[in-house]
Amino acid sequence: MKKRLEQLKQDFIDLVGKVTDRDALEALKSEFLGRHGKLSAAMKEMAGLVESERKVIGELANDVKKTIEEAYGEAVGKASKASRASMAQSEWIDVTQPALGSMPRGHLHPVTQVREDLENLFTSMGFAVLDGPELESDYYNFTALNIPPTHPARDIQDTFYVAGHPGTVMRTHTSPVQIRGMREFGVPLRMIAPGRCFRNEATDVRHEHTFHQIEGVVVDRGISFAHMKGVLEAVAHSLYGKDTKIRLRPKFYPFVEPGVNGEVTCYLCTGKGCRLCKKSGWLEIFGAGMVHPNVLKEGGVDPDVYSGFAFGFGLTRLVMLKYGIDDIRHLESGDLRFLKQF
Ligand code: FA5
Repeated sequence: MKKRLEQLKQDFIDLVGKVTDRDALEALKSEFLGRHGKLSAAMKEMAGLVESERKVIGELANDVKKTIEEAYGEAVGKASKASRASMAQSEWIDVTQPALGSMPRGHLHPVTQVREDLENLFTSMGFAVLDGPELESDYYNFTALNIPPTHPARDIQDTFYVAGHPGTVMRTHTSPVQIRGMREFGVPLRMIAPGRCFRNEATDVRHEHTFHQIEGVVVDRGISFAHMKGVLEAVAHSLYGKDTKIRLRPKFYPFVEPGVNGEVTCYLCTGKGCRLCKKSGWLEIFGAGMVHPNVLKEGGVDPDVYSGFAFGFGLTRLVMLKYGIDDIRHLESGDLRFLKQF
């Protein structure tokens, strides 16, 4: 019996050294230690032994079992390591490999391209680029901009009010960032704020419910209308060339005084009149004016000491003019046939 058990142990050790596959190892283990395995079969014969022999053989059987389990554990460890090494050989990837030629490469949206060009221009003139929330308070969007709750100017911008959140709107313009900028950074201040705006429009070729503006504000001692004109001329030249002229005509905006409607000479016909400018020779591209004293006060700035100007470009409009896009609705459509052209 003793010999038989020793032989069993030796047989397992001999066999386990030849097997490298996990499943085969598992099968070998159960052939020796399973319920109907070789060790079990040997143990059944213990019943016929006398008490003293049974004790010795029992201890030996436990020792055989332990040795087999240890040898099995070791073999499994070796097999896993080998299989990981072979996986690393056969399944490695080169993370530095460039994408395959067939992968289409995207590009920036035309609005983003023009926005980045303007950001570069303004930062070169010392402007900071600020951001503001698209979900805005009624206070920042209107009241702080000299448009109190009952003011008829609120009707000009058809507003999305947010259900269940009184006093919260989808911002109708980027002008709220004027106040946020003044409050956060104080004066002197030179900032722009590009971003999305939302209006409850009956959409058509020139009006979208979602569009982009670029706001600009300069506040310091002694800032005049002439400074404003100089900056806006620089922007017009950068957009449409050095020969472009600007024309400022009075327009009411509650947050500026005086306020102007800004036009540039049509770059297509250089002011002679064409289809693009509707024969007028001028293209309307921004609103602007001297910051109203009430707005300065809301921004925490003393209007007796400081003055400033502000402007708001319809960025989406600039993009349409630049690329000759005849329907604004293409820009937010997500239609790749359209977007791939830029
Ligand atoms: C404003 O929004 C003012 N906040 C601009 C401003 C800023 C004036 C600072 C003075 C000082 P207005 O509503 O005119 O103004 O909009 C400015 C530009 O945004 C328009 O000229 C137009 O180009 C663009 N815009 C307005 N509504 C839409 C719309 N629904 N779809 C596309 N573009 C629009």
